[in-house]
Amino acid sequence: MTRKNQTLGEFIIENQSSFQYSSGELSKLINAIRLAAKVVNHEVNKAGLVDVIGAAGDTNIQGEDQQKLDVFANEKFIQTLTNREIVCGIASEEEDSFISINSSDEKHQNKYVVLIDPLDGSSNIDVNVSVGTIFSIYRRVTPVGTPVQLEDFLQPGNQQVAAGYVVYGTSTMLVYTTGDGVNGFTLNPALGTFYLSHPNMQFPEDGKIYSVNEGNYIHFLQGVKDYIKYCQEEEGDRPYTSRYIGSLVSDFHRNMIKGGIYMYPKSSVAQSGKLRLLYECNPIAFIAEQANGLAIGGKNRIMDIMPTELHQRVPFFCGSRNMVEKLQEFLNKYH
Ligand code: P6P
Repeated sequence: MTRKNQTLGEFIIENQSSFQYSSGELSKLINAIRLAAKVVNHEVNKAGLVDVIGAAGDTNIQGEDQQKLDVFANEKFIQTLTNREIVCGIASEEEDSFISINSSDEKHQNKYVVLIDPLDGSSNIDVNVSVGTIFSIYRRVTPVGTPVQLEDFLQPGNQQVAAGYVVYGTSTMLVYTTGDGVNGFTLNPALGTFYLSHPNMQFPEDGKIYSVNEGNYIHFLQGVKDYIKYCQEEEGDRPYTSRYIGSLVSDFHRNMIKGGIYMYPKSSVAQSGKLRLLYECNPIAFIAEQANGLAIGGKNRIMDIMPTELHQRVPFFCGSRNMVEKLQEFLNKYH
């Protein structure tokens, strides 16, 4: 149920009963993410002013230079979720392994695990381009009250109970789904309150924007190359427009509003693609499908992939239904 100028807090409470596991825990979990997002937003917005930009001097499991804001965002989300004892486990792009959180209340054991990319697109921080946080929430599969196991995190995306992202752009938005549509909330920085600004977000069936790093073109599979050429041909509603920010959350968010397709294919230089299945592709795919879009890894639906590793990468194609289906026609020609 949505109404004009509803705050995120009001929305969570008023829609809690529609959530099949309405124990209130998920509401507290979304509220914790809301709080952490506001803290991270404050730091992101002043990145140019104080010493939080630039490399932190470490590298993460991906071998990527950790930006200070990466480290800050990772610490804030983990700290907020841990202190409020809402989840029993957390996995993060910035952490080699998952974190087990034991409840201090014997009588109340938590049942949700969160997987998070605390600051995606962080290489854009120093050049003042928007970045984002992506999160994915599951119910644990091992017995409640025991320490979480890796299998609690290696669940297919079709088991997610909630997923969302925060985009720190010209305005800061939190967009999420619990399986009952997608809603976007914009932060009023003066009040520190998120307001419902984009109720029931839906991908346009068709679109005219394609987002891919064309610098990798020569390394792509033939089907992807042919689709990109199709986008560029002078025919019908084409050529399409190429828009690529290099920040998944920003490219996805724009395409969901305007209509478009985002592609990060595998290639001869990225044999499995670049994006991580568990805390980038699955949450974005959940939102895409809830918004009448599609998300595939090639032949297969992203959310049907059975994960084997916490940080595994997959090829990723996601966006307006008609555009993804047209891409599939080209992929099926060859593979
Ligand atoms: P490339 C950011 O590092 C990221 O994970 C996504 O946010 C983004 O879409 C992609 O990688 C950009 O990768 O190789 O095109 O720079």
